[in-house]
Amino acid sequence: MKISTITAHEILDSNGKPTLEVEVRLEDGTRALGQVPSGASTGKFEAVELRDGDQTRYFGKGVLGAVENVNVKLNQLLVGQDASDQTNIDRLMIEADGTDNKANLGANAMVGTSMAVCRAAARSQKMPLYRYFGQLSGQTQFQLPQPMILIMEGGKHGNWATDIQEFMIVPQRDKFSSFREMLRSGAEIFHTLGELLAEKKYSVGVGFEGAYAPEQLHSNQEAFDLIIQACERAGYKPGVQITLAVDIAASEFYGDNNYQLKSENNRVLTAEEWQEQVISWTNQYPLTSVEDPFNQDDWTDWSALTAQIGNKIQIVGDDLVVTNVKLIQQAIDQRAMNATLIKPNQIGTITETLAAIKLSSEAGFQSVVSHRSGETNDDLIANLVVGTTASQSKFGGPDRGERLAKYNRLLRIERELTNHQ
Ligand code: 2PG
Ligand code: MG
Repeated sequence: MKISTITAHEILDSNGKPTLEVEVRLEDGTRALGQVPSGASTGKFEAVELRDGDQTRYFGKGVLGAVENVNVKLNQLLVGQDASDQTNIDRLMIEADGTDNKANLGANAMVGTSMAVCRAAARSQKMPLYRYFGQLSGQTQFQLPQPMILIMEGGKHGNWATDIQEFMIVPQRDKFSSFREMLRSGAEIFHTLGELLAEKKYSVGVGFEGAYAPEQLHSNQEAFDLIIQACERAGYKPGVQITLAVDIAASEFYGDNNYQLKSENNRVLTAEEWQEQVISWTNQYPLTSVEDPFNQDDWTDWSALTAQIGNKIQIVGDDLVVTNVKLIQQAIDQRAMNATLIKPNQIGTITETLAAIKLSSEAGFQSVVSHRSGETNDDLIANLVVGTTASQSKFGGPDRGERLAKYNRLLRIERELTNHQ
């Protein structure tokens, strides 16, 4: 079905910052939206998010330029094109942009358009979006993801309550009968952790991604200990039903060749000492997944860690590879990780996102589909994880609406699949 118009508007994301909402209309009257997320702890090589820089509006963070690019350039480029040919739509945008990092049209303008086209095509074919992703990626089997559920946060997302940016619990698939039950364990452990924090008179406010970020914590270690306690008190066995995952987001506290732990009185560790620290956490706690353990430029450290513990633990590349097939290929060649974090807005189109998942799969890497710290209620990524070979999700804590939009979509998909498959 042909595209008749593409329009965009400036809306706000979950952090109250401007972002784009793109609307695509097709000739059969179908309308669909794509709302663009935005990261705070962004990787150096992510595709460029176009911001106006006009200090009189939103402290320079407006996106009217990107909106204009959609309304004029992308509209002209894509009107009359077949919305169901996602590869062609994305290729046309990539060619029109003409840069390696989408700095010209803006990755935010492009990904919003790519998302809206994709959703419109699915809707026009009366197909649920996850099934449409299955069609685009040659998948006919649909599986709910193993969720990494955020329960504590620090770093840039949580006022540096801890240096580790995200502490997540991972319900083990073989110990739960359904996704719904896995999600229940996450919500129960989250609320039990809240109770524990309140008892200690720690704050129970949440960070950007809907999890606790108590500034009273004394160390990263204390966060691990409280989480283990919360699992047990909620009636789950850590290491059996529940394992732990972290996103260290190490580039955010790396400087002068050192890792500087702000939440531990600025304790400074060399790369070797930091590696020992990470390994000792993996021995001390039932940690099964570690994302961004090192600075994004220190490939040899990544390879060394993967060689050392990659056979028993998932090492996830986010800032290291930014959903970019060239960097994922480099990580495959250098054995620098064994799992890929997938964020459509890091690369800028749906086609390239699917290519990143495909390449990871072919290399035997797991893919973890991820939200951004700045989100909207758009639930496209919930459909993406079900419709592709990606098997894990990272959608935040069970507390803020923009995170629940994704979890609740997964619950609906699960109901649909159990009734019809
Ligand atoms: C990350 C993401 C999502 P941000 O580092 O994995 O949690 O954070 O969107 O701020 O880059
Ligand atoms: Mg990350």
